[in-house]
Amino acid sequence: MNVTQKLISSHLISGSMKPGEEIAISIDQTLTQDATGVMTYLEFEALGIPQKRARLSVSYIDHNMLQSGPENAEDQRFLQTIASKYGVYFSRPGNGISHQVHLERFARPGETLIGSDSHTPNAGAMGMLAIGAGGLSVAMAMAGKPFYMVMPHILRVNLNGRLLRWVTAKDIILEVLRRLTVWGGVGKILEYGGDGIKNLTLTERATITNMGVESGATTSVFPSDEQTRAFLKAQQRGSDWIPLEPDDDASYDEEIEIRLNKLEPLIATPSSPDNAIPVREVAGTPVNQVCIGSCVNSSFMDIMLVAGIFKGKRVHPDVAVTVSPGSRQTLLMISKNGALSNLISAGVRILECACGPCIGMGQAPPRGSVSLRTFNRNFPGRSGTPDDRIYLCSPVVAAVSAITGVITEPKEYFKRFTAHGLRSMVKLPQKYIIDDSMIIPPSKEPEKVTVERGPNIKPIPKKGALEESLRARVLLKVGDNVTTDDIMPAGAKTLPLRSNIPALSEYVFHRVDPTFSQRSKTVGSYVVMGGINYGQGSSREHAALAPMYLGLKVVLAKSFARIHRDNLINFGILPLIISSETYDSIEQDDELEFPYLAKEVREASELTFIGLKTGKTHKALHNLTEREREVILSGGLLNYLSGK
Ligand code: MIC
Ligand code: SF4
Repeated sequence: MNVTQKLISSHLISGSMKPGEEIAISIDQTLTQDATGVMTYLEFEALGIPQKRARLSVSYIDHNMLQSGPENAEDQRFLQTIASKYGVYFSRPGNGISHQVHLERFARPGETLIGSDSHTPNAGAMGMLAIGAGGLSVAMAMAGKPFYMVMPHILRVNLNGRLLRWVTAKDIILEVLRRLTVWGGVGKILEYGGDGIKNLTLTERATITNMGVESGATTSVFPSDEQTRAFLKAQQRGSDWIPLEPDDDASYDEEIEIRLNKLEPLIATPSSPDNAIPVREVAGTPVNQVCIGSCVNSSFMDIMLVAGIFKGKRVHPDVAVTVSPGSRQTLLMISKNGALSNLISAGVRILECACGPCIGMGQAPPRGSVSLRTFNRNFPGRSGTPDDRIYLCSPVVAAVSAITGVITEPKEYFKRFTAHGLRSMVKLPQKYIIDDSMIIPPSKEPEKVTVERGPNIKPIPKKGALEESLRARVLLKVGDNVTTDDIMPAGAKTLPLRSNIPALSEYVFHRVDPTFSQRSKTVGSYVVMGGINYGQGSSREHAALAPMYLGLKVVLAKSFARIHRDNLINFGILPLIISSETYDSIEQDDELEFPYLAKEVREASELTFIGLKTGKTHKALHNLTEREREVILSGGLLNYLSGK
């Protein structure tokens, strides 16, 4: 078996490991973050279970860190008290980004993890099966229920050879994305191997598994080996280590190879993470802003690399530079070893250990300017600036460009200035500073804990059972690769409303069509039509819940992103697959009729609907498993469970 098969088979509850078949796996660990967490814990509460049943559950605060009104602080109080009551560890604001802290303190080889954040596969670096999911799926896993998924294809990515000095793990994942595109990983798990992996440290591997999400992959996984052991030992968790390698005769559904010594620094141009090209092709472009951090590139190694490059230098006067360390552990380490003072002396703005600019919580760049970021997503408008021009690159490219003021190829830079050995410039510690005082264990007397709920927390809206027949308007027709940032924008204005769906729903599709929410109120039931990879990006179930609250019944698309499709089903919205011809023949504002909606979901795999303007009959596929059909017919997972 390969590593993925070993992880799945040791957790398999039902189904068989044949690609395309639905399987259920048991879950050892769960994580949530605050922007998806409030809904997740409300959903968990609705399941009526006295304590969490997963082996370990952790609630992080890292997204919603700006308090421009009382909402965020009140939501955080809710999250802290409900964690204490139900047996969940609580990582306080300031302790760091969920994925980075989880890797440092909790991830364990051989285990499974479900997180209510799409970048949960960050922990795949640890030799664990770590999957992002909607909050309701995470609530179920906390309750000890299995996680359902279609058995993915396993794509082995062979990394052979050694990286050149100025090339980093970020360039490896940008190369993977260049080849796979933002939908080439859908239905797949990327398993890394080859002789090049032994030289990649654990956090470099996490950069790769983290951003593998951008290919649409279910997750990515590395074996657990000496690098894993060394990291765990330095985190004083040596006893959590187990070896986990593929068998010699392991087979894979597909294989690709990347020759590491042939790689050069890459950069993803606006506005998609798969737009990766060599840095040299855009070298010389003036830069206004450089943001270093986010869960993909904020480890101790990343920040030390950057601090080394800034040592004795100044940021360019035309560039605003921010650094957000991924965890308090990293911040403590760099404050003790002096690296922090290199950054401060260079003129870098130090932000707190949180998602920050990555989710539009501050640092929206000026219109028409170029912002260079070490992040994983540059979806249009995500930074908070309309028509933004965000480029994604490695911390090395970001740091040298911050100094020169233009996009800079590191090879050229290091020729002109110093000739540091880059990766070898960073000495990884034998022992990280361990201080878990910002991780609060759950109460030993849960019955005495009162959950504190602010007035911003509104009940979760519910849908009725699936209609026998439906008449609905195509309220919006969009193209390929529509993201959940398009459907339900995040950022400083909307994140405080994540626990208040009626208020949040005012912003559905706001960047695509500011009249959307208003128009939805005039039609009752509506349909949205999309192209390929509809709903790529985040795990936010709000991108299903809020449109559902406004009357969304069906999404017609050429294909769906995995997590968003699951979220639609969890909230009773029917995801239907249409052909390109059908897509082309239906326009926005057309009225559609589904005469046998529930009957066809119950009994068939094809659905019939009629375009009332043309009188034409169309067909769509639903691809629902037996369990998913039941959920849709009940009007969503919560209804389905309460009816059982
Ligand atoms: C993101 O990177 O898009 C987020 C914000 O972390 C989301 C979660 C959310 O919307 O709260 C994700 O990746 O799932
Ligand atoms: Fe936070 Fe950005 Fe990572 Fe999402 S991608 S978890 S917003 S740092």
